[in-house]
Amino acid sequence: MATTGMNHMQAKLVLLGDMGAGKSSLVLRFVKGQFFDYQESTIGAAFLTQTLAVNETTVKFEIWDTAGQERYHSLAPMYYRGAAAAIIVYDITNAESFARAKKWVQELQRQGNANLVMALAGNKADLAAKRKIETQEGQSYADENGLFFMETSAKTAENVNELFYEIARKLPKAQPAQQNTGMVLTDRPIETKKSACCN
Ligand SMILES: Nc1nc2c(ncn2[C@@H]2O[C@H](COP(=O)(O)OP(=O)(O)OP(=O)(O)O)[C@@H](O)[C@H]2O)c(=O)[nH]1
Ligand SMILES: [Mg+2]
Repeated sequence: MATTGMNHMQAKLVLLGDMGAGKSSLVLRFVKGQFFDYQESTIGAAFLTQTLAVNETTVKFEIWDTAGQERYHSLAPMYYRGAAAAIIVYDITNAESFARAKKWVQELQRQGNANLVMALAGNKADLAAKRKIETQEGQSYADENGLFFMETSAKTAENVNELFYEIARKLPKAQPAQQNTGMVLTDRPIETKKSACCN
């Protein structure tokens, strides 16, 4: 593949949703290709990065995986502030988690930026036998609120890469990463201290 004309961008992405919905599991599947049946509940938040190539652009996702436990709710603005994208996750077998997802959407609509790319993920799609929220219910809510919607499974990997690729495709094109030339540029003139020594 030719590297000429390749653009690089970075995008802060935040995951929000009820505890146990599968936020960490989705991130772990996407970043490391792993899944754990006994994934530990997140404390505070976790930070991971992953880079995707979409057409002529590489997108480096800077991912904040937040803790769903209610006692961490007040920390959330630190993580969604300045975010380019948000994934709101619920568990299709848990109606309460769907209600919680709607609350997050409302909070982001009130406080988030207007250009935020928002995705709704109905996770644990592999547990269809225990399903409480029909696909159409998630899809309709997403359509009404201008989010895009996918049912995912961190366990089987269904739609996990697709979710992040779709976000990458939807990001506005005007967020070039800072070119890292290895040079440090400064506004200040280089100090030319006259040394008293050595003449
Ligand atoms: N069957 C199934 N289980 C899943 C899936 N995703 C996550 N789990 C399980 O659900 C439990 C909770 O997953 P986590 O990824 O820790 O959920 P979380 O949203 O990060 O939870 P908090 O960190 O507490 O907010 C774990 O036992 C996972 O193994 C999935 O797609 N299918
Ligand atoms: Mg977690």
